[in-house]
Amino acid sequence: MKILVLNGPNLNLLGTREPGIYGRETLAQIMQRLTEIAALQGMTLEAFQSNHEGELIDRIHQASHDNVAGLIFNPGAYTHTSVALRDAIAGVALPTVEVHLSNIHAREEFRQKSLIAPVSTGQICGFGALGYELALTALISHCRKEQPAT
Ligand code: CA2
Repeated sequence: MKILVLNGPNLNLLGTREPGIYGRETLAQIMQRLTEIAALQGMTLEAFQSNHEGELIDRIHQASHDNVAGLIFNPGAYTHTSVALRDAIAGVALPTVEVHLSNIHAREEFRQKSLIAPVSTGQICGFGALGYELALTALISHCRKEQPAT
């Protein structure tokens, strides 16, 4: 089974600034560890980061033709603004776990609303980089339950 991890705008800056909110690890380090954990579970993991809404939408569409079992998605600031990303997630109907490093519900009011949450399987936020690992565990469990018995 293949899992796609999508990261949105500015997450390429992880580990360079704002360590108090977003931690000290780079995105590459987090994705490397996640790839290793996925491999131990017999899963293939692909990671894609973009600062461009349209590129994220294209990657979501592509996932539905690529035999991807599910998505882990940190849409960054697009979480709070992007009807287009919400429509893309709803359109492909793949199990999706929304992840945020910070607890968006405890931050500024404009971050407390997620347009992605209603079309996601679930949301994990506030646990820093560990959130991606929690999301992976949750998504694998969800996908295995969904697979028809052979
Ligand atoms: O908590 C999260 O994961 C967020 O998705 C991160 C976004 C923010 O807009 C969301 O409200 C919550 C911001 C990512 C920016 O990451 C940076 C990392 C280092 C330095 C500057 C920005």
